[in-house]
Amino acid sequence: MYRLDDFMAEVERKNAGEPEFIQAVYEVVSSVIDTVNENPLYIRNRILERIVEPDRAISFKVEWEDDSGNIRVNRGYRVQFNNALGPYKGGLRFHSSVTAGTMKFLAFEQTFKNALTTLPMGGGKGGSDFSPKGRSDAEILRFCRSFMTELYKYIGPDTDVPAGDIGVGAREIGYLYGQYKRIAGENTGVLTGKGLGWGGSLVRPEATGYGTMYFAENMLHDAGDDIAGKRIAVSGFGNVAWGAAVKASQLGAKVVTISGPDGYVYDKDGVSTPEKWAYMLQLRASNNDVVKPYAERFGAEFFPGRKPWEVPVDLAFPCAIQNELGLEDARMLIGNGVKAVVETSNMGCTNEASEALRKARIAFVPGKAANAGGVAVSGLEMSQNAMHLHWTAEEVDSRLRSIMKSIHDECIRYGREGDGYIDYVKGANIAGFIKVADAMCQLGY
Ligand code: 2IT
Repeated sequence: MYRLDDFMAEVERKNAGEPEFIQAVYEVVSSVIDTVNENPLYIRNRILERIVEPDRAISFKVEWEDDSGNIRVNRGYRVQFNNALGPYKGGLRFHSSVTAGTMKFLAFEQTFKNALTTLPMGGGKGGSDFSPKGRSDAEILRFCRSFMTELYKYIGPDTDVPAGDIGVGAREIGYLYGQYKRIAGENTGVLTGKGLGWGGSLVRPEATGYGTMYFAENMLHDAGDDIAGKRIAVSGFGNVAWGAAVKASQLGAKVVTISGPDGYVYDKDGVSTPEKWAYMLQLRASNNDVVKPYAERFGAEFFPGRKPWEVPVDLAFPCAIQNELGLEDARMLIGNGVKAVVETSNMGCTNEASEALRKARIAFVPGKAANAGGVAVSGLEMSQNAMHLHWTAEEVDSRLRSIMKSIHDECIRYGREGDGYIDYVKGANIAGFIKVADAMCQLGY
């Protein structure tokens, strides 16, 4: 019999100085501990101890030259967490906040997320504390080349398939893939999120944002409601926020906020025209990491240094970074009558925020369920690469839609409570955990 406190004490001891990893483990283990205690096979196979230990965590030196001729050093990482279900799969994050613990928590989360997609992918994550902010294109190219010169040793189309994340978009994937091909001399599509002309998949750039809206659509239908007509707060302004704004509009809802490190924009008319969407992409590509110019350009309001969670909305979608929505924010949203919080960034809410929302019986969807559309379409990109063909946008989009529906179904299966409330955290964690745990039992140790 496992006791949550005892188990967590050991996890804390072993992973001292990695609070995000401990937070992520706590969330999963508190959801699945009863399931484990009821299953002698899981106990005998020591699944709980084994599932919180990464297969390996690699770190390496990345040396590059800036435009002024200074040599710079960053640290690169790849955490290969669990490959019970398939090749390690997960993004690369280039952001100043990246540490070994960040990488480990993201790779851990990715393992269960990837299990939920129904596609054969294990969990991994990588990146660097390199910040693209203010960097020229040439500097980014030199950094990516140096980063891949080390990373290529550890990846491969059937072993570990990285993709983008914060700070890594189509441009960076291009530079990284270019260097991989130069070294390895092959075209097997070892990265996903590639350009359309060289092995990429239609709908991959949109997939995370579209997927989270499809998930919300399923959730609202289950509650006898509809996404059409809803007012939505989104944080962030990158690729994920962009896809979310586009799909929300297509489904008849209105995104009224986006945000950056400088504050948030309130656009009462909605981020709902092709011109505004194109401008978001332009803002992101500028590497300045600010959203104020959007407000100036479109005559929207800008609130410096504030978070968008103070705006009264029906639905909130954190789309920026971990722990961006805390207890006070959750209380504000609850007070303003929010119907659901759909975590679209990885672990975007603190455990205190998520617990407060669930206690208030407000639907709270964890990132590993809501944002799985991104990695799901990466999985579809792998399939297309393996078959040496391209699917149409309709084909990819319809698969994405059905994957998001199946994730929602799984959340209901394991998360529906006696009073009808769906605990999406519990549902997603149990569903993902069982898939990985069963495979680990069957594969031996
Ligand atoms: O967090 C994520 O799921 C991603 N950054 C996407 C990973 C992927 O392999 O497409």
